[in-house]
Amino acid sequence: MQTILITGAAGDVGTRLRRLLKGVYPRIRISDIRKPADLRADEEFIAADLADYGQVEKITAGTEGIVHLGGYSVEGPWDTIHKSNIVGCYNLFEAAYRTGVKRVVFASSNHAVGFYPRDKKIGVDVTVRPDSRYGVSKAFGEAIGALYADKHGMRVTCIRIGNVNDRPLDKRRLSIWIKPEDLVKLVRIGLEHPDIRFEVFYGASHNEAAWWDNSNAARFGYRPDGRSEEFRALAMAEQTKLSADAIGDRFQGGPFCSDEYDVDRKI
Ligand code: 15L
Repeated sequence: MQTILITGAAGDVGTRLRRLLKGVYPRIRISDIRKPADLRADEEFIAADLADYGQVEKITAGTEGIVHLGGYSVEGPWDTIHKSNIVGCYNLFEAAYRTGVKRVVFASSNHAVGFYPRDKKIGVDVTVRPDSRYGVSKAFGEAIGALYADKHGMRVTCIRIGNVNDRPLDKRRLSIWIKPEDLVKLVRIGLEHPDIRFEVFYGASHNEAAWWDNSNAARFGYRPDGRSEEFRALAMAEQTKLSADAIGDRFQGGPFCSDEYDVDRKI
């Protein structure tokens, strides 16, 4: 990999990855709809709106691998999710294909499977159970990634990211936390491992309270070193500041599940 593109480079995860990938690949092009506040002189930045196909081709052209973080990263109105994450994700894969990009690492999310209960351990082969329009858009991204892999031979890795942070923020995050350096390991497997065709990994560190079987990532050599248990006391102290959430506390997606939840409504 000589030249890679990182979309969504101005966001929190993008900012961390830019820092951690510096020097790993000879050329890193970064893109976002807005210029990152901390843009460095040695970084090649091209602004692009993912919803505009022409702009997307300009950022993918001349790159060999893409880390696609761009889009709307939480629940939002349909119009926003549709433009940023559905149209935007389609444009990204189509432009990557047309401009000859070999590999895409897609930032999927735990919210593609957020409606699995916390007492069920799931692997990467389960049916998607999105907990939000945002989660649906991530399931769409995984599906379109599979299409470009199977039909066009693109090498695609979807990482169902839990929560990227310096430490797990609360009880739920003890199960889904990923240390930024561990995310870099998964991204590098996606960009470099010779056997990648189409793969789904969970973006999680070594978490004793995990709800996910991440043996597929282990098969590709993933060895996380983040351990959420080391932060249990802190996370549980933070948890006491949150109000109880009868629905959110039952499901893996937490508040994304209870938001707008009205299964018992009278029609
Ligand atoms: C995500 O997918 C979001 O992008 C992030 O902001 C967090 O909400 C995370 O999930 C989470 O589930 O904690």
